[in-house]
Amino acid sequence: NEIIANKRLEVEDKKRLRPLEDLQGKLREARPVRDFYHALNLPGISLIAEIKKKSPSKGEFPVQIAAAELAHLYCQNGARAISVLADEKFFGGGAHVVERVANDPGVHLPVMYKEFIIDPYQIYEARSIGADAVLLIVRSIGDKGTLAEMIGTVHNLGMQALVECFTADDAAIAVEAGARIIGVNNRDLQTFEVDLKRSEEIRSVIPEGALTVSESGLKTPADALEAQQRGFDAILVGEALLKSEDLTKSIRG
Ligand code: IGP
Repeated sequence: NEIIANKRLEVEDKKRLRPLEDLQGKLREARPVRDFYHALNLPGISLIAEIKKKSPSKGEFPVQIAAAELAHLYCQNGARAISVLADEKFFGGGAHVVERVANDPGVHLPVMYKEFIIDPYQIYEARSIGADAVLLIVRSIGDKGTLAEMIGTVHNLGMQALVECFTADDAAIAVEAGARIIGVNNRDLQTFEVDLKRSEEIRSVIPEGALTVSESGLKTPADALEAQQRGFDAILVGEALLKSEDLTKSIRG
């Protein structure tokens, strides 16, 4: 798929500019890890609020303020973690955006580096810039062994992985590969169609003990409540927040 092919080229470029050893040397200076798992494991359903400028399915979002300011609003209004798109080409983010949010003195929540991760280099980059968690998409990584290695790398760095699934088979692979936090993406990345029932089907095959996140297409408090009733520990929401009137109002003052 196009995004993954593009990502491989991007990572090769990054490695050339800054070898893995350089990144690893910087790990000691990174700010201490915040507990993303704990943030999702609190009573009630946890909101992971997302920062992105645009998306392939929705185009540009109306909220065009600095990422750190948006993060402050999320912090002040009850989010329990923040997801920041590291992908530039399709989502208008970047590693520098993740870094700014993760190290902002007004942001106290755990920060997830949201990227199409296909190489351990990206995991080291995430920690070296201060991220507390990363997204790992089962479909993008491919096989169980590689996924297990990637999850191991994330945990060894003290971070957590949100392991994203589209089907019950993906969820089984995630569990066997050692995932502690499993996300169900309600949006089919090929057709962009959202089906909240997908969450329900897949949720039922995830064993107790893993935390679960319902991702994409959640629009209203009723959707959040429904996710909670289905047994999800957290929801990942971008678009509905980025388009909300409250947010637009509070930004305009
Ligand atoms: C957020 P939404 O519909 O609330 O903006 O969705 C998040 O789930 C979505 O951005 C997402 C995503 C992804 C984006 C989930 N998994 C993988 C890119 C890659």
